[in-house]
Amino acid sequence: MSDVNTTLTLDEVAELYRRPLLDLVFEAARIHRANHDPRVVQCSTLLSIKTGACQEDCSYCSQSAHNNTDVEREKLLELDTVVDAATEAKRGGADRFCMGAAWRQVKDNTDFERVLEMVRQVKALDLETCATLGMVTKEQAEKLRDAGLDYYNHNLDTSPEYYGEVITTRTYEDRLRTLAVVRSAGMKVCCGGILGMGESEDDRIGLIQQLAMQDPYPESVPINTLIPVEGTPLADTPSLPWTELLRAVAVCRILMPQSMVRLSAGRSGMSEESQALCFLAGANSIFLGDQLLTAPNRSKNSDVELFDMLGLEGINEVESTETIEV
Ligand code: SAM
Ligand code: DTB
Ligand code: SF4
Repeated sequence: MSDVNTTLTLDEVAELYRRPLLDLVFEAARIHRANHDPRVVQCSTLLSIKTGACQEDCSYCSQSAHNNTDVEREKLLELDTVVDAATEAKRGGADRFCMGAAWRQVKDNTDFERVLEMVRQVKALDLETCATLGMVTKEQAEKLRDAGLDYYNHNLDTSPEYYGEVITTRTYEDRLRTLAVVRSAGMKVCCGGILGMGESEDDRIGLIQQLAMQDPYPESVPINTLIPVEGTPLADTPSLPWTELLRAVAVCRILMPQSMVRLSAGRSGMSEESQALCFLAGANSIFLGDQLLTAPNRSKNSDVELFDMLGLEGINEVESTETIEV
């Protein structure tokens, strides 16, 4: 039976979100430990397979053609480049490889055929596969599934009320439609948002309500903190207090007990102490590797040290003498 509360109200989410912080963290940690091994953190590595010149006007994004940033545009990468990067990601300790394209939507052309082949070959490396390519049709989602795509990432980004302040070229309903298409094709859903875009606490609560009311709720929930990018409208947004991220992680864990809650973009700007509290409160996934899509990530080496310090597992580096079966 589904454990989704499809009548979850904003007041119910707000009641959790506004609890005394340590009571909230304690409850989230209890639920986390009842549903997951608290020492294991799943690691995904990202690669931007097509960069920049995106038609959408997402005001946080370095890759939007509407923003004037330093990001170098790059056409769809060659197959071998992607397979090499995935091989390297596996050696580096990731178990999932996520390919991101700065597309508004997938088009049925030779580029899409190449992406399907990327999925097949990355899957053959015995990695979990994830892609984020913008909006997809039912037929495209089915082709991705048949190629071996395990997860499709498509974020709601923020609350329905704040969404129009951030993006105007695509609606919340467009996003929900793509999520429904991905789900009905039988792929797992990776769906989350960004905090720290100048939204209110009510907007953060509204985003979590939207995520938790999906039936079934997403298997992966990436919680990004805005990486302010020069040349985007959000470049000067004041940074988010660490307690807000911690509250959001804890409430996601309580309302989506089985999901992997990913501490996603923005970890480089976080202290190790607040990351540790997020892991305690139920975050159990990260992006591993020195690079996100266009922005730098926390370095791989510092994450290895952090995991050692906290007694966490999940960075499964392949010894250089071992070969990866293809
Ligand atoms: N174009 C596709 C799309 O938007 O669905 C896929 C790539 S897009 C870069 C993937 C996600 O990265 C966005 O939905 C957003 O949540 C996150 N993201 C992009 N730029 C970010 C930034 N500067 N800070 C934090 N998260 C960001
Ligand atoms: C997600 O929620 N975060 C990732 C992934 N899904 C594709 C992307 C983060 C992007 C951070 C900014 C950049 O590297 O350009
Ligand atoms: Fe394009 Fe995705 Fe960036 Fe929006 S977030 S501008 S859709 S690449």
